[in-house]
Amino acid sequence: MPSILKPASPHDSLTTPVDHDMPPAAHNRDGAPSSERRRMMLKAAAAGGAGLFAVRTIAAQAPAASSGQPVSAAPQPPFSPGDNASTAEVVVQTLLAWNVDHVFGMVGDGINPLIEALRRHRDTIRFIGVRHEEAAAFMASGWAKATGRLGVCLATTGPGAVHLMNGLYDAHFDGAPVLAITGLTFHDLVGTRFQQGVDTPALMQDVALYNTTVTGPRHALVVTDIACRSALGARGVAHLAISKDIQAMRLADDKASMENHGLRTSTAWRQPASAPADAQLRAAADAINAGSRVAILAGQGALGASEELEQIATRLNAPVAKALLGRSVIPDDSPFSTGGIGHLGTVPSEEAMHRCDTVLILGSTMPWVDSYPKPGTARGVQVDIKAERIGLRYPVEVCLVGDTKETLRALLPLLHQKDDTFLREIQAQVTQWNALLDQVASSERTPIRPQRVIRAISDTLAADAIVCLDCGANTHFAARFLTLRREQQLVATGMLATMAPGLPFAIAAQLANPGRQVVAIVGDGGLAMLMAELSTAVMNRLPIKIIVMRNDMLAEVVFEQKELGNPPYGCELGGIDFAQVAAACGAVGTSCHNPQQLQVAIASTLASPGTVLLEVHVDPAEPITTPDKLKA
Ligand SMILES: Cc1ncc(C[n+]2csc(CCOP(=O)(O)OP(=O)(O)O)c2C)c(N)n1
Ligand SMILES: [Mg+2]
Repeated sequence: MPSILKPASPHDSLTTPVDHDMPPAAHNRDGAPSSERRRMMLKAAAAGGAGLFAVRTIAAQAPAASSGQPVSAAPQPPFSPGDNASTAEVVVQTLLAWNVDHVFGMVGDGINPLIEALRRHRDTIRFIGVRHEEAAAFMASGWAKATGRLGVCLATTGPGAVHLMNGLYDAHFDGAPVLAITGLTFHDLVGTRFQQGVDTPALMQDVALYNTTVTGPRHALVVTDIACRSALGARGVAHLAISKDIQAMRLADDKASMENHGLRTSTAWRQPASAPADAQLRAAADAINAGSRVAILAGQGALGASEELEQIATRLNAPVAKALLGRSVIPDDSPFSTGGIGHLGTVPSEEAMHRCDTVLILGSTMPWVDSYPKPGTARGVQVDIKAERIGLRYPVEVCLVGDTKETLRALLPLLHQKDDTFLREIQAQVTQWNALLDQVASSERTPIRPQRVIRAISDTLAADAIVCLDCGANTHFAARFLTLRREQQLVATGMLATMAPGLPFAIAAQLANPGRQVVAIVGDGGLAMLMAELSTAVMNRLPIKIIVMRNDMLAEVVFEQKELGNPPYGCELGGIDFAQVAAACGAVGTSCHNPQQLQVAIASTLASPGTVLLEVHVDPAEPITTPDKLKA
């Protein structure tokens, strides 16, 4: 008889289901959907169509911390498994306790007990089967980026786990909270060169901030909580490896060690929301108040602090340049916005940074050092939740380690109102820059200029659209020519800059936001890598729209090779007909060659129901440029 601590109150008690087709009632927690509601939602979602809208209420009704992860203050521990509960059952019930309602993955014999536990709870947690585990990891990362909530992916022993790696690095590099669960070979055959015996814990060592091998259900009761909390709290990847026989082990068969007296952990969760000490805030305010030309660089760490950032920008009359992942922190049409920054950015952002006398860096480690002020020309103040990121790109003098929202709230009353001389100078540059963009985007050249495509998409997007990007020349054009408006959102790969995430990000973003328009803008090289996920979108009846920038080329690399003085080599694609690929996957696929027909093609793509792909034949010779080299 295992000694498990009893639950704090009877209503959150759970027993292991004996009937394999009847999932138990999930616990009800503050603001989280009840088991009944969750079940109805997922049933409706599985049916597709209007039912999908019901799922949205999960996110909408849960009181979200700035991170998006629902706050949980349930009596702890939240459930009490019976003797018959397996490790897999414990893991899935713990995921439910952490409000996880989607798991992305691929089945395999190394995770059959986990898959069976997910099947039994299919009314409250949805398993999204993918065609490649890399896509599952991108989906988990994209889920986390789009919602701030924990993304979860699952892969089998050996090759399945290996396939996850690129997506997990995307999450790791961009601070997206993701839990990866992988199968391991039989616990007593680890290290015996048994089939698929990849040492997954070692494989994950660099990418995961929490990484452990689960020894049984008793251990799972503790470490699954720790893994979820680690991913959310430290913003990164947690990994649990579980041998396939261990997944099936029952609590009654898992003898506690002599020091485990029924240890349980907690699922209580609230995003840490700290502000720096008064003296540091005062030092920051002194530096900022002494400046006459203050510029702000905002990154994804400022995404939860839009209101405070706008108040600070208003007080300081400061232009705001935005790193790619922080692009929606204030709208592109805000009077303070100078658009993107860095290689994918704008001239006014460069000007703001190079002409300011004080720079305020908020939640950003934007990598292009030449887009910061020259060291010594501007005093620097930086806000970041992670202490080790302070001073990473610019030698700031005041470090504010804390939550951006809380820090800006505390800082605002200390700041003096500045006049708008500097802002107006930069705004004049924005006007000029926008005129140049208009000229480029209005070109009626054939082949179609890629910038024209992005402009047409941007002009047609729904007011609250979510746009998902790949990596390539197409990303340069998208980053520069999209005008993101209030309520619109961008999901992209930042520090990893990997090809292929656009489609999986869109699938995850649509699952998380069933009522919103979700548009992926992808390269033909990127889509070729994971295009089978079109079938995943169709199977799950996701009305995502995919615009493929078809140039039959790995174009970005062509320009990079030429810049080195090398002739382009290895960059040609065979010329895939993506409209046919889409049709073969059950989606609608169309193509467009003619600049005059572009607007109509995009409008009808975005207005059509279901999964729709539009392949636009764009000019492979359109160069990617730094902001100063852009030509009409
Ligand atoms: C996984 C991966 N492989 C290779 C690269 C190097 N790379 C960067 S952009 C690019 C070309 C992308 O081609 P495509 O998707 O067709 O976009 P385009 O540049 O043509 O718009 C390559 C090969 C990368 N970033 N990620
Ligand atoms: Mg291409």
